Amino acid sequence: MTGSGERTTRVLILVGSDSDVPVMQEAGRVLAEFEVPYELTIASAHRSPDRADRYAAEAEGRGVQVLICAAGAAAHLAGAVAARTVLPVIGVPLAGGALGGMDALLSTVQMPGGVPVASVAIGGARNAALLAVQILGTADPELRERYRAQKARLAAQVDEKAARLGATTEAGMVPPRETR
Ligand code: RP5
Repeated sequence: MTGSGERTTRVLILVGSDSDVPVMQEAGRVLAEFEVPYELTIASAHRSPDRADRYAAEAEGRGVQVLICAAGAAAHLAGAVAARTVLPVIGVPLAGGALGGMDALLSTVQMPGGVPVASVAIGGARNAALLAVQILGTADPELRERYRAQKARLAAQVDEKAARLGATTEAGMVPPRETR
C-alpha cells in the first residue's frame, strides 16, 4: 500500500501482520494530510525475518528517512529493524492477545542500550505519524510550518471546547455548578 504516487517514499510503515493494518492506516492518513509520501507493507520479524531484514537494510538507499514499525505480542519488529538501519525507527506497540498490548509495549520500549527505538503509546498510530512529521520537519521548513499550523489548530479546538463549557473563575477553574 502506498500513499506516495510516483514520489520517493519518505516514511516506511512496516506492520507485523495484516491484522495490524486497520490500526496503522491512521498513520497513513496523517502522513497523507501532511503530504508526506509513505508506504505501508507487512513484514514480520518472526514469520518473515528475511523480508523484514531486506526492508530495513534497503530503506536508506531508497531515500526513506523515517521508519514506523508496528507489531503486537512479543513485538520485536521495531528493534530488529533498528538493528539493521541508521534511520530513526518509531515503534508502535499494538494491543491484542492475552496481555492487551503490555507485552508489545515492553518489547518495543525496552531496547538495550545502543539501539534506540522511539516508542509511542499502545495503538499510537496517529502520534507515530506526527512524530515522523516532526523528525522530517527538522530539515524541511515547509513541513515544519505545516506542523506548526496543526498545533495551532489543536489549541484553537481546546479554546472552542472551553468556550462551549461556559464560564470560568479568575483562577481558570470551572466554578461549582451552584455558583454558575
Ligand atoms: C504480531 O503478532 C503481529 O504484529 C500481530 O500484532 C500479532 C498477531 O498476528 P496475527 O496472528 O493476527 O497474524 O506478530
